[in-house]
Amino acid sequence: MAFVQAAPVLNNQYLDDRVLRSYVRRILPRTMLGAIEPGLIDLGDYAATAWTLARSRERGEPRLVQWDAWGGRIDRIELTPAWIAAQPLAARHGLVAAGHEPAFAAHARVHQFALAYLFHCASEFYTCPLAMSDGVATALKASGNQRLIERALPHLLSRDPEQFWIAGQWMTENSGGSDVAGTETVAREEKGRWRLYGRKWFVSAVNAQAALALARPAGAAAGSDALALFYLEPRKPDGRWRNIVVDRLKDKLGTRELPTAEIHLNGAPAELVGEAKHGVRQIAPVLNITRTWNAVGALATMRRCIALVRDYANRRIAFGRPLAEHPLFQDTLAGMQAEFEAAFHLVFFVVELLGRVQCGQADDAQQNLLRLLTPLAKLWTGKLAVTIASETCESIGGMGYLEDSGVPQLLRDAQVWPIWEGASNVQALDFLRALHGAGGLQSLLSAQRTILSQVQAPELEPCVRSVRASATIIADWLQKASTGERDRLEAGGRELAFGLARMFALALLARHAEWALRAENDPRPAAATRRFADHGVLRLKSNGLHDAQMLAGDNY
Ligand code: MFK
Repeated sequence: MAFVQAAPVLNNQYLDDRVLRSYVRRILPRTMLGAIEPGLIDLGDYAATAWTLARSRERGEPRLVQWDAWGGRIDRIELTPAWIAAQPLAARHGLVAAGHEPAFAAHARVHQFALAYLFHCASEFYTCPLAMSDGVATALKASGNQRLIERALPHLLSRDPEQFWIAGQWMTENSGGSDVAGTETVAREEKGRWRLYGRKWFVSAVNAQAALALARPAGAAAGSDALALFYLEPRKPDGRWRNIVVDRLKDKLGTRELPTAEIHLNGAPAELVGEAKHGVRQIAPVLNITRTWNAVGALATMRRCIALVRDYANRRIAFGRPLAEHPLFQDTLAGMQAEFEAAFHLVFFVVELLGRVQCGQADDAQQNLLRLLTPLAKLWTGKLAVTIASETCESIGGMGYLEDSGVPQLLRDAQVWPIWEGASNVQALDFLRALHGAGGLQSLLSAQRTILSQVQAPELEPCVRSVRASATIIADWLQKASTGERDRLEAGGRELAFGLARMFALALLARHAEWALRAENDPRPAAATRRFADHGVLRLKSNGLHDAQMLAGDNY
């Protein structure tokens, strides 16, 4: 019998996750952990089973059926089996609700995002509409629009599958994804009700029962500040669209199970969320929540990749022993693990802050910190997930390049993380916007000092020194860049953002490592801290703008 390679296998994705389990043991009260752990184990099991099932069947994709047999326009979206299963599952586990319920107060967000992290890779990107639903619920609460709060929140935050709705976010148009100032959708007030006319170019989860859309009230000025935010329920209770046609589903590189559509609004009825202007400011809470989901999804991708590589390395024999015993392979995997572990602690720190801010338990400095760290976490983890997914394909070799191994899909799907909800440069610019609003780095550096003061283990001392040295270099660079022309600061914005994300993550990882050494007698987080510090934190450029301008315009 010829040799057949055993495929990688996943066990319960909660029970097998040292990083998540150690983190929740540190952060959550014991009684809360006892109460939520059965749900985490359940989803961990679902994630492992879904992986096995997905490999054993043809990959499904949603389908748009535009016409019925009699020539009627129906625009019916046929979903994949996993999407149909996801709806009741997401409701029952409270994947949106858990983040808003008062039972666990400021820890509610940690609970919710631990669930989302476990669910993501088994969800076929059903986490995309969950993210948007969470964002829409948050934005409606912030709007204070009581009618819409009473109308939509009981559905968006329901744990009852019969009542649960998902919501979409309709911003992007052909004229701009990052820059919404050119929005062409017009809102007209007709017989006392607003109607929207225009085309939305990227409508993910087009089957959502509710949506928030940006549109320009007829006669309003040009530019983004004149845009208004509207709430819609795109379909009637019998499923027919309310003056909307679905032109086509997008043919995407990845996230192919997620129905992302182009649509035309032909007088779709809508309701103003707030004032008939400042719509971008009103939709900003959606962006910050979905960017957090983006970072958690990117983490979930990394974790899935590493779990597959680790299992495969024990099964694959090369040169007389398992891959897992080859020093160079161990080094490769250790590098991935260290980066993931640092990213994990940054993202879940953002999640903790979100919970505190939402409960009114955060002071001004913590609110500033959340505003600063959200784009940093999104930016860094989006890019890192692609790097780790690429390394995963390579680690699994030829089979990792074959579609039916399931591994290439991880890489194609990962590529959405740096794009969805604002590309990396948009995050860097948003960070600079937030930095300006927060009056500088003070809240971040001061929080970092507090975190570092909790690290005393001698083996972590060089890592602490590395954080401190990075902080000095960044503060100097920022001071010089801020006093010069604005373009210099902007040109360095991406590396500044990466550097700050990595520096802060190193401090957080060191703090967790200190705790794990003492409370769990586990030296692995300390090893991850040292390894991550070895990878380096900063790549700031001294001649950034001048060299960039010369190289970017490199024409003969
Ligand atoms: C998962 C599967 C996905 C499937 C495929 C997807 C492919 C891609 C599909 C997409 O299209 S995803 C893209 C979604 N779009 C975005 O994420 C938008 C990206 N662009 C931005 O985020 C820009 O920064 C932004 C549109 C917000 C810029 O708008 P403006 O109007 O030029 O910015 P401006 O004037 O600086 O800000 C307006 C107000 O909003 C200001 O407040 P004030 O009016 O009080 O001064 C800002 O402070 C506020 N603001 C902006 N961003 C904020 C914010 N406030 C809080 N948090 C933020 N993040």
